[in-house]
Parts: sequence; structure tokens; C-alpha cells
Amino acid sequence: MSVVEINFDGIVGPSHNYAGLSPGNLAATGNAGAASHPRAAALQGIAKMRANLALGLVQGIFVPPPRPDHRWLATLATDYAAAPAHLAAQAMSASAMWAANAATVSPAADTRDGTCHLTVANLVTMPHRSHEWRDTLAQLRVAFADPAFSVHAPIPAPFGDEGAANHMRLCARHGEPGIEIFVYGVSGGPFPARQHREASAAVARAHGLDPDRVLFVAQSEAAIAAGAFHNDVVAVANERVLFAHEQAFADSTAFYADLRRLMPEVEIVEVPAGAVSLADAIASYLFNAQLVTPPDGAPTLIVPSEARETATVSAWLDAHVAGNGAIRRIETVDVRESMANGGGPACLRLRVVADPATVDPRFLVDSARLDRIAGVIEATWPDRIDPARIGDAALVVAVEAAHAALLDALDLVGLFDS
Ligand code: SUG
Repeated sequence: MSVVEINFDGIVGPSHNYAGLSPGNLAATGNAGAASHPRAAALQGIAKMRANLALGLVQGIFVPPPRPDHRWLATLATDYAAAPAHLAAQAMSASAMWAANAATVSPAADTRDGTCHLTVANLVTMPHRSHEWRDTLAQLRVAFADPAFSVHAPIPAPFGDEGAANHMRLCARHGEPGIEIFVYGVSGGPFPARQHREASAAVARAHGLDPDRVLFVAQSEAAIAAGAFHNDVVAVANERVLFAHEQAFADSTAFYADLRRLMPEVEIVEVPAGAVSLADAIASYLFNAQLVTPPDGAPTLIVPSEARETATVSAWLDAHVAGNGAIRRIETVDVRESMANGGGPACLRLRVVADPATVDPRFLVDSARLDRIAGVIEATWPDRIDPARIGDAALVVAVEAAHAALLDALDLVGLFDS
């Protein structure tokens, strides 16, 4: 097979819970303390992958890292039983499921050395995510061990990097050279700006991108303050199409002018605030959709069910398709358990443009492999986690047993041991 876009979805880990750890992520803080359903959450993720396969897309997976993260707690001179409650919750977080924050990816067609570059995200802004990178890096080094890839260690603190959630790429076709857009935050009103320009610039240098084909674009403060803690909550790009909310960027006029100069054929689909308010866009995750090109060539938007349940958003989608807009098809997926922590369909996946034959096959799935993963989830994932009981020894035993069963089923025992 030749070079295609592969979507790697994070399997929702057995410790998925609502501890309210992400200020600025309104869904996560609004659901703090609610009971979660890890088994249902993980099965929703599997169903989304099945839907992608049915569209004819190539699908990959990342496995959850071990939780609780004992090694991280040890570096803080504590352990799970003794740790203060906030550290225990941070160590137990299943947040690595949002694979869009695993790394930033530059396909081979854009890089100086002709390899596909991946830089693992440091996620330093949120304590519960700041310890993901080590296990993510271990996983990327195995999945992308082929010489077709260059995998980089994280950008050092204090420069916050949240990976592909703040990176977009426009191109004629996935395998051809593209324009890479790094979106950063300067100020987020009451909330932190999680992607720093300095980190984005370092990633662009590390990947050997042509400076004339890279844009650095500031997120609007209004968007971050309204709950767009990552750019992918208000914008998404695929091939020639940029789909964005009118208030996504600090200076969209300058950004769009630059983009049209670099890529005259770009199609910018901007949703006006008068049609869909920033609040509706963020609550429904209209833009946290997967914008993909299935083999039939029809640009397809995979939205969460919440988008269809929000009247203004649903009306906009119908009008766009009826009006022969750039997006030709809308698919709906149910990822409610992830959505309740602020993670939509796009958060759950990392896009890698590559030849699937160069990827370790244990990280690619077909429907038989998804059946096997679903079997492990049904047999071992906790049905429910009440955040007040996150310290229970029995929960730790159940989470660790479930994790071990998954690694065993996928022939990945020892993946995180180094
Ligand atoms: O980093 N939620 C994640 C959601 C990440 C969504 N990713 C993208 N937009 N690409 C975050 O805020 C919830 C944490 C908790 O409360 O347990 C959380 O981390």
C-alpha cells in the first residue's frame, strides 16, 4: 500500500474517571465528581474505530499507559497509598486516551530528510498529563521503529506543547507536500494557554520543515476563555479544507491571507458566530470532528452525537451539505463518556500519514483485532468508577489486571518496561 492517512485512536484505559483535573476544559470541570463508566467508554471508542473502518479508512491504536503511574509517584517521593488525594487522582488519570495530544506529526513529504517526524508532547501545563510523555514516547518508538520515521523526545519545560491538537496541515492530497499550521495561545483569560509558540517553533525546527511553508497562528483569547483549551475544539483541517469557527483565531484575516498566498486552492469553511455561537460550538464539539477523505473522495465530517443534539449546529450542518459545501457527508458517533471529559472524536485520534507497511502491525487494527480488544474490555474493564473511591486498593488491582490483559492480548507485554 502507498502513503495514506492512518488514524491512531487511544484505547480508553480502565481507569477512565471524572476527577475534574483540567481547568479551562469546561466539560471536565463541570463533570467533576460524577461516576464514570470505563467499560462503556472504551467500547464507544471501539465502535468509533469500527465506523472508521467501514468508511474504508486505515485504523491504528495506541494502548493506555499503566495506571496508577507508580514511577511518577516515586519521583515525587510517595506512593499510591500514601499520596495526597490530588496526586493520587493525577496518577490514576486515563487522559492518554486523547491521542491528539500524544505528539505532533509532520509527514515525510514536508520534512528535509524525507522521514515522517513525530515529537512527543510534553503536556506540562496540566499535572495529570505531564507524566504521559514517557510512556507515550516508549510506545511511539516501538510503533514507528521503521527508518521511515524519526521520533523525538519532548520539548523541555517550561514551553508547553500539547501536540497535534494545536497543529493543522493543508495539502492537495495526504502524501503530497503540505502547509503546516501551528496554533498557539498567548492568553486564555481566566484559563491557561496550553500551547506555547516557543514549543511550536522548536517542533517545526526539529522536524526540518521549510520555514516558508509553516505558519504560526495565535488562538483568540475569547476562544480559550470560552473553553477552547486546544485549537482542535474550534478548528480542523484536512487536505484542501480548513473548517473553523469565526472566533477561533486572534487575527483570522491575516491568517487566511497567508494561507491563500501559500495555497491558492485552499477551501476555507468558516462558521459565523451568528449561526453557531462559540458556546454552542464548544458544548457540541462541532469542530472536534474527524474531517477525513474516505476512498470515495467525499470529504466527510465525523461529529459527536452532541453536535446533532445542538439545534444551531445541526441546522448549520444540514444547510452546508444541502448547499453543496466542501464537506460532503456527515457521520455521527457516540463518544459520550469521553465527551464528558472534554474529548471528542478528534481528540481520540492521532493522524499519521505513512505507508501502513512501515508501522509495527501490532498497532494497526481490522475488525477481527477490534473484536479481540472488545473481548478484553468486556471481560476486565471496570463497569463504573466513583471518583470518591479512586484510592480503593480493589480498584487499583482491577485496573492493573485489565491493563495487563490488554497488553497480553495485543502481544505488547513489556511495552512500558524500559
Ligand atoms: O487535556 N481532559 C483532556 C481532554 C483533551 C482533549 N483533547 C483535545 N482537545 N485534543 C484535557 O483537558 C480530563 C481530566 C480529568 O478531569 O480527569 C482531561 O484531561
